[in-house]
Amino acid sequence: MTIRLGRNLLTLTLLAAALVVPGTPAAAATAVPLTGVVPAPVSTTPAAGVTFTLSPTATVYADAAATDVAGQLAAILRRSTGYPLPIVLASGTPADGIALLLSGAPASVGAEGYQLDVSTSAVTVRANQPAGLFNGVQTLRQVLPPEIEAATVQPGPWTVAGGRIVDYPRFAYRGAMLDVARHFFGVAAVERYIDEITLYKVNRLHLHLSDDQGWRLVINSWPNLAVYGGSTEVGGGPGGYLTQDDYRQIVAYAAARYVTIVPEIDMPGHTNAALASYAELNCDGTAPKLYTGTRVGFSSLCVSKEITYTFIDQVLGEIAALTPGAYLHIGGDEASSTTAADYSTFMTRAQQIVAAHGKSVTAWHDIVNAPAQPSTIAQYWGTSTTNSAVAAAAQSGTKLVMSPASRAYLDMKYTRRTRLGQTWAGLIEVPDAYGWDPATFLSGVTEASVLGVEAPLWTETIETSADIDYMAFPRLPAIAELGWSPAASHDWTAFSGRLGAQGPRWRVMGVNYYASPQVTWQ
Ligand code: NGO
Repeated sequence: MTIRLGRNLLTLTLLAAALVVPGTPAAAATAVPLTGVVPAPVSTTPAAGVTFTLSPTATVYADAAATDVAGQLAAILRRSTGYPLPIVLASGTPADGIALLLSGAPASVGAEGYQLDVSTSAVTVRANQPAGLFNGVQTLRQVLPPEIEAATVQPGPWTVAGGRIVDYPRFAYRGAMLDVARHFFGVAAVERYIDEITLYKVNRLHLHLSDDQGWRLVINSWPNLAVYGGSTEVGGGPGGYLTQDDYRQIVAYAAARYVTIVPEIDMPGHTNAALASYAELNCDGTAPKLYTGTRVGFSSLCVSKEITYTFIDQVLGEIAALTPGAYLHIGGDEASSTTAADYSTFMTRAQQIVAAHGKSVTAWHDIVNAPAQPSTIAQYWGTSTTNSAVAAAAQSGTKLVMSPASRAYLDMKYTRRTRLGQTWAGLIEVPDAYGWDPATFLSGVTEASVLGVEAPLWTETIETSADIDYMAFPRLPAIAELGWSPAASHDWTAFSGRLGAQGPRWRVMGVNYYASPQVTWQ
């Protein structure tokens, strides 16, 4: 039995389809093999000779709890196909069209996995949770022709190769980080990045919201932080900041795509913008000037002053109230102008403050030099495969997110000739970004201690969304595959073939990627 959604929704749908402006005709779309997906699925079983073709009168069937995901899929498909693709509530397995169902998926795919079945007559995505359907939809986009991503109507045909994919993630934490402090990026740029990372099933976006060069989120109890501390950036540009409504909008946009925002306020170092905004936060009571250079390690909150803890309590309290995710990131890196004893004192209190606001702590791995609370996650950003302090912390129960700078830092140059980026952690070509295992990278650390991976993008040299794209693509999909795909599927030759097939998609979408000569691009 099927139930039509309200007449208004259907009318709107048809209207939207009628308004689509035909673009320049592209070459006829071609069938894509089911085996080309990034990140590699757990299992793919092609059905020889079976092809599904989306018809102009097709319906998108969805369980009641899946209509949001169905709406997202239909919005993408309507733009490029020009088909109305009405969304219809379905309570059973439909015989035609596309169906997103919260029943019939194997229990083994968990909360984020899915099963995709493609027959001659229907495409069916089944999952246990809407997040799994969302991930299944990302796979479906990749097995449709690249022109499906176009913003204007294309000729098709809209074919999908037959078969079955059963898929679920290796790691729970699959992250990207965007530094909006060194150069400011606003709501539109952050939402664009969320759209890009979710194509590859990334489920965490860590926002680096404060640093020496800028404070990027309004804190009502300390208003100068954003207004003054956010008024510049690296190189002396105008900077900027997110209002709390902007931040709420980003959180909601991310949540609708099953991405959790992890907000970071870096402390006690990397705090010049805060120290410049409020003289009383400085041990000597004098506010330093705003800073627009790229040195690190020179600033510190005043560990001995009680106002420091009032400050972080109020800042983290406001952010905790705005953030549904369980974790607040408190930085803790490169506190080179704080003594070791002060660092321990400060990080101990900061962790207690986060806990008092009902959240858990994430911090850069430097936090293993202070007593870490049992729930604290340490984010490894070293370049070495040995770090005895981190290994010891892991052995006593600290969980790790792996972001080794020599592999996962998207701000490192690809080659000496890369216009953007830095080199302090080395050059990172695509095989370097792909060629490691998060579970075995650090000696003395086992898979049980590793929650997953994160690809940080620091923005000292990054100023536009085109710059973000260029550094993230294709390395972000490489890190995303390390986070999602089974270790046994790890193979550079196979990966580079699948990655090369993403090129036409990025061209259609306007993603400014680095066409690495190490990859054979289609
Ligand atoms: C380091 C430093 C950041 C820089 C980044 C540049 C960490 C955790 N602290 O990573 O302040 O922006 O390198 O690559």
